[in-house]
Amino acid sequence: MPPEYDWENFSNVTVKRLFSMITTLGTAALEDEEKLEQLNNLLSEMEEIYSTGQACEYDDPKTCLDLNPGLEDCMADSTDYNRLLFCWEGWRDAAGRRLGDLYSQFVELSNEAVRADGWNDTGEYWRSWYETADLQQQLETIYQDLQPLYQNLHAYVRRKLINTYGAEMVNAEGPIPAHLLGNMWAQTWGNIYKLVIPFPNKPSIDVTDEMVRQGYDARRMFNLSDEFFREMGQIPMPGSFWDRTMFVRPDDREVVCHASAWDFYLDNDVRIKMCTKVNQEDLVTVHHEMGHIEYFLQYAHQPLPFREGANPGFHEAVGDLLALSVSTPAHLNKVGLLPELVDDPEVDINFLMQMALEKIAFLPFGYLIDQWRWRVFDGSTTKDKYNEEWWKLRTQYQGIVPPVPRNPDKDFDAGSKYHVPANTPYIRYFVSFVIQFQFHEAMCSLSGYTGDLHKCDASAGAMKDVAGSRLAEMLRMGKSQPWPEAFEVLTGDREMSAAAILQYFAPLIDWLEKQNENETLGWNNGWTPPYDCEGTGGFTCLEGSRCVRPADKCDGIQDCDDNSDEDPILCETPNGRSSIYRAFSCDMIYSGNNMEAYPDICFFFTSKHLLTIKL
Ligand code: KAW
Ligand code: ZN
Repeated sequence: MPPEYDWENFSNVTVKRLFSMITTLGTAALEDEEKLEQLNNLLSEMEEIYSTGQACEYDDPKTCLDLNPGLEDCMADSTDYNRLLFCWEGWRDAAGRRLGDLYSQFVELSNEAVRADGWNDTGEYWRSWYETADLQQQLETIYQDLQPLYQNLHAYVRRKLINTYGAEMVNAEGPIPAHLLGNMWAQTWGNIYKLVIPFPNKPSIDVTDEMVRQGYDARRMFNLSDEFFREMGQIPMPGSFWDRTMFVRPDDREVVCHASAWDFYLDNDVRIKMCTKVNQEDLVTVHHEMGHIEYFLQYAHQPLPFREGANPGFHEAVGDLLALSVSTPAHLNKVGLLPELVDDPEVDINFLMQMALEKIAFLPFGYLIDQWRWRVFDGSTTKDKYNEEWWKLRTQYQGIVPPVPRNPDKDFDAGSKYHVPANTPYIRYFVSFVIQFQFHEAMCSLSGYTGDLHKCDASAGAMKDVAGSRLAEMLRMGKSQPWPEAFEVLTGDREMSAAAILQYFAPLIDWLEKQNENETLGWNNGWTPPYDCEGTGGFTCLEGSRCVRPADKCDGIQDCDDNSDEDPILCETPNGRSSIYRAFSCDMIYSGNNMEAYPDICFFFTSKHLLTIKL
């Protein structure tokens, strides 16, 4: 069909961009309807598996933990090495393992779809949203600029973890076992603040206890955030937002607990879905999600294709930007969450450490997820190498190591991170964590603030209105112009740079370098932590050979040379060997209906067999 509009030759750049955007279909370009349906089914199946996965206790298979809150709380709060390992491995057995086959099918179909639209592969299509020819080089430069700071943080935290878990479990020159950093994916480390606090005798700047003491609930956290957006001259959340938002995990149905913000593109209908917990981490997440909503509201007057972030990193940065002001001790004190405010360089270091555990620890993680995915999409990482490549990147960038050996045929650890099965690009968060500091620096100086960047609360500046209106001006542009134009409106600059984040952390960088005088920065890639086979749910084959992990038992795949891991007797009548139960935990049931009909029987499908088990 001949195009009705010769838009490629239009002279008005904005209208030309508009047409170019309308004509890009993404995965909807898949012409074969059956395949498009298959693609969509794969996506919903993956999301379903992720959001219903549970890890069940070895010795009590009917007691199972959801990711949120059960397993996430376990990772955040426990300091028992083996308990942490149970939660870490259990989630990967429950979610990742069941996703590998689906994911590789998805990759094929997704690539086929975007090829119909003229892209070489899905990664190239995703990167095109940035309209930046040398995006990958720019990001690599920024990553390199930040790596020394990360290495210093890593070495300092590693030393503290040796104090907690011992030099046998944490090697002074090795990568850190991945389950000891307070988070299921070791992506942010704020939850181990108590283990690494630089000056334990100085006042705490963690406000979780104070929030609980004051009886905070989810709505109050959202209200606090809304008030801050108003204070900065932004658009308040509309009434319907308060009626239609899901603030906490409902107990009458299964929901996807990973936080998200929704624009229904109609009558100001905007909502958040979040299983909010009362703690400091979620207070920041509330601001993060509200930042998405604020952007929706600001660009609502734009034509539909422009109702998006200037680039995806902008969308992720808005709420975090405001949270940078909110998180300062001065502001927390102002809103009554921090009783005492002292001006003391040691308290400053405590504060900067807490921020670094959230913002600096995240950088290599934010960078590597799509390094992995881009290579999967462009075919350089094939299915049989999914997990090996994943751990190469995890060790190379983050300096972490799996606490138990991975099984390359079965484990799919990338799938245990929400954005992989949910097919949400991730490099946006790396971009966001960099540019939010550039935005913060700009807002602070526009507001009239002149002190140290990390102490700036933009809402306290005499000219906060100027800062607020400049922010709104940038947000109102949406995606109507290439992102450097929007970037320039707020910052006066047109490029991403690590300079602002380095400036923010400057005092901590000096301090860390002194602490690390006797440490070896970096990690040698060969070291792996020891583990107690039986004590961590594993078992040895009858022939007495190596340790096999609990999920390998009775899964229909031979892991022992003598096949004792699949011995029909051991498999069909669990006889008190607790490790058997894991593979048969009821979350593996193929059909929920069957489960209701036979409450004490689990069905378990493998690629080869249908197994049934009486509990
Ligand atoms: C993070 C970000 C800010 C502060 C602390 C943080 N810790 C970790 C992160 C990165 C990342 C993560 O948890 O791994 N954060 C999120 O995933 C927050 C959720 C989201 O707001 O980014 C959400 C993800 C999502 C995308 C698509 C479907 C479902 C969930 N994104 C959005 O809701 C969204 C809405 C509009 C435009 C763009 C994104
Ligand atoms: Zn987000």
